[in-house]
Amino acid sequence: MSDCVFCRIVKGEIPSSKVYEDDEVIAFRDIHPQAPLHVQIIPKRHIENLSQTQDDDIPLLGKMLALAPQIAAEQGSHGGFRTIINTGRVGGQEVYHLHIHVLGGDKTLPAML
Ligand code: DGP
Repeated sequence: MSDCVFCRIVKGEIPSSKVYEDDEVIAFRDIHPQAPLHVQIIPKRHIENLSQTQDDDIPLLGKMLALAPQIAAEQGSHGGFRTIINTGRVGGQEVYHLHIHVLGGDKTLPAML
């Protein structure tokens, strides 16, 4: 998807502050952080949102979720973190490329984004 902002981040066309990368997934700092730690975990392949995933995507989804505690710990977020997946208009999704928000830090976290 050439007009997808997260696909453009994957391709390196838009700069990002990456905290993790492998062959299927990248994670980078949110441009408008809502907490001291605010990272997006995304698949490199364009998937619109959680409603568009297939059974074949289950291992990828598992990997993305399992990365959340790893990244939170690596980025120094102790005592817990919050994961948020906004899906569709009613879910408040703004960027239509599947992403897991990981929010952490010592401040009180926002209830939703
Ligand atoms: P959502 O509302 O769940 O679709 O959240 C989209 C998030 O993506 C929002 O927190 C801001 C972030 N974001 C949007 N554009 C960019 C960008 O160009 N770079 C980075 N790092 N984050 C972005």
